[in-house]
Amino acid sequence: MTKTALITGVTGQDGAYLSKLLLEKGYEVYGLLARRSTDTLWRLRELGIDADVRMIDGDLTDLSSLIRAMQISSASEVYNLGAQSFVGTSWQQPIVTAQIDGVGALNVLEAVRTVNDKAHFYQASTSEMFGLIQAEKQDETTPFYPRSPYGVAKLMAHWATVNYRESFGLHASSGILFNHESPLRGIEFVTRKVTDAVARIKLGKQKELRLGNIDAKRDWGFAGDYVEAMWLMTQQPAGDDYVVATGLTTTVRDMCDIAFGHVGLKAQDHVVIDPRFYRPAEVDVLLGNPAKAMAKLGWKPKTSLEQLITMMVDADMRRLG
Ligand code: GDR
Repeated sequence: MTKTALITGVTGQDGAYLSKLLLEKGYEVYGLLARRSTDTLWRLRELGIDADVRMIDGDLTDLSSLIRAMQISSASEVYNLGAQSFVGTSWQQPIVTAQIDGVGALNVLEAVRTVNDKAHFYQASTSEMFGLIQAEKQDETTPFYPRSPYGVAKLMAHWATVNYRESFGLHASSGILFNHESPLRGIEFVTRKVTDAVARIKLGKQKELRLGNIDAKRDWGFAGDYVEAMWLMTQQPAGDDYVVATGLTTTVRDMCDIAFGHVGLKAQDHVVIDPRFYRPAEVDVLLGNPAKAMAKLGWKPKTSLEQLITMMVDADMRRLG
């Protein structure tokens, strides 16, 4: 029998890669589509799957639309990837962020529980939940201390997932994913902001790149690798929580050096520090320990930061060139 999945956030970076993976595995893929006036389907188009994902109009803040989406799709797997996912914006729009990222996840859990409590549920949790907590490497036992309205909202969604597993026996998993990037990353996130600027500077369309805190350290992986971990979680006998990371951390500064170096430029000749891009509270270091995901899911990251960043620069050179 064909398996059926429902993905919220289907037009985002992870939604696009996960759709492709599931389509390749023979799934029928439904996506929850919040109608916007701007073009949101470009990622699915770039992967050549925009005609293959069946869209259902709906919104994470509207429980009735989620119940309808569960009924229309008859989904046996539900991936909640929809979010206001830019940490920086969450200080300007804390309430909307809480409604979409926190209450929105609870709405999806309620829709699953109401329509089909046998469906397997995946929640897109995040290393931003660790925030201020420094550990040698952050894992599933590390305490949480979020540093942004985004992190606070995501923590609610994470605990709601754990709670629905324990209260109602739902097959619910929380993937605590560290930063994951790709050529399909939105331009507001730092890796893509850098690779897009590197391509523009190389092509003579731009002179400088303005950044905030370049001493921040992140554990960056490839989104294409990380969606495999999501799928593996929903295939297990029971739901659980897993850290998904590379186990390596790099400063924004060193990531810039890789990007500029790839086209024969020097980052220090073009990067300008602009306090406008500093955040009211920063997460200084993220470094994850994916040992549990490796042991239990048989997952491992396949793409190095160098491969990832050069892939992104090459894609932006092609787009602009
Ligand atoms: P992050 O990603 O907040 O870690 O969350 P982002 O790429 O936005 O920032 C990473 C680090 O770079 C520093 N930085 C800048 N960031 C941006 N966006 N723009 C700048 O100009 C800039 N200069 C320095 C930031 O301060 C930060 O320290 C991402 C999102 O995808 C979340 O949704 C997800 O949950 C986490 O990753 C895991």
